[in-house]
Amino acid sequence: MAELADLTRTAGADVAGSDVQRRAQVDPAHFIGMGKVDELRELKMEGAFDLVICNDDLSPRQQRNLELELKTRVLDRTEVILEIFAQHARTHEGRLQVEAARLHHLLPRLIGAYAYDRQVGGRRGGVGARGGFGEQQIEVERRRIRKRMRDLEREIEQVRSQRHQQRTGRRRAELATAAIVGYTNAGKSTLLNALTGARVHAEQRLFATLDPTTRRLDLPTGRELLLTDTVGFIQKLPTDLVAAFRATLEEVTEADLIIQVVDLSSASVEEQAKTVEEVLTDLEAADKPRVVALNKVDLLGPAARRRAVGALSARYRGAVAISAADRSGFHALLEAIDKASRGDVVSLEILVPYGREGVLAELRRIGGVEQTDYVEGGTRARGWVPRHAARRFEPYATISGRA
Ligand SMILES: Nc1nc2c(ncn2[C@@H]2O[C@H](COP(=O)(O)OP(=O)(O)OP(=O)(O)O)[C@@H](O)[C@H]2O)c(=O)[nH]1
Ligand SMILES: [Mg+2]
Repeated sequence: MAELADLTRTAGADVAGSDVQRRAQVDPAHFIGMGKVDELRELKMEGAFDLVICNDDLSPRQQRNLELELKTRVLDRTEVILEIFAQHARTHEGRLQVEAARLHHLLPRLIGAYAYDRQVGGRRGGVGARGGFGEQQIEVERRRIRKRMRDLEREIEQVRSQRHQQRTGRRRAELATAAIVGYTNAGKSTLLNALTGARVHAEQRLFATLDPTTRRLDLPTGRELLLTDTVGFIQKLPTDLVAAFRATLEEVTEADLIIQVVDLSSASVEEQAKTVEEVLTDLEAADKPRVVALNKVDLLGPAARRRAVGALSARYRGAVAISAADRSGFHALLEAIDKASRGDVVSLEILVPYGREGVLAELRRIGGVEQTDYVEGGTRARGWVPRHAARRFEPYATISGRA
């Protein structure tokens, strides 16, 4: 409920009050029990609120019935998240994805008392004359929405293939890629900024970032890596949104390495870790090499810090405690990223003639150089490269290198 209050404020509404009802089963017609509905109706008549938000998803029928009973708009959690996404989408790609998700959610709800308002809400400021639309008009509206959804689908498909081409381009550059993932507000963008000098907007708000940003990360060894920051995860992430954001989330699916940022200062750190695990599993990215960064340690006193780090280290072996804000723990973090992002590598020994130092620089950039000797005829170097890039060093390979 605290998170729902955060979401509500982020979406631009004030929280007038909150209430929880425990029931063995949800009421199929109203979601909450009739007694609770009566209570709310009275509060509504006293002018205590003009919007109801439910923390669980409502069926179109429950939503409509509640709106009719309470004579006010009723939103569910998914709709609040959709609203935030709509407000925060900046790029063309982001806007397309959000619109697709919204329409997908709206279509079955077009029968709802306030559904028509919802659809034209943007144009009329959200509160308009209610109801009064005949079946025929609704059918016209439905057809219009379906057509728009098909157009969006096509455009999103284009975005996807563009992203795919970009990724292929990056792969040609032979650089390994890492995706920064984590619960919303964990500090992902702050970490990307601190590691790469990027300037992604970071804020004490949920879903500050919707659009992925990729920057080059220079590891201390001289190796380069591509780092992508992307949309945060949340409990009960609406499936409409996950589907619509497929183009964006493929950055995670296709990364070589996952860097998971955990907000150690959050009261619900365990739940958040569990959610992230579920989403990664959905994206088929749970088994990828992973580095876990326990972030915001600067906010904890020594004892709380030890306790929190201890508890999470049990779940995530090798997790690194950091602060993206004051850059503590970065040395260990970069080392862990370096190790975990190597992937399938082969070691090699090459002899690079003097004057061709570019070859060594290349080896350092995409792999690693462990030892160099200056011998007659050039520089002899021992090191490693990703298996798929080994061929380009073959012309310099020395036979004696394998021993
Ligand atoms: N004290 C402290 N605050 C941090 C740290 N890292 C991030 N923050 C703050 O946490 C808030 C959220 O940070 P973001 O980087 O926007 O988080 P995010 O994970 O990108 O969030 P979304 O994009 O909204 O999902 C901001 O106010 C940051 O300044 C940290 O190590 N210590
Ligand atoms: Mg962010």
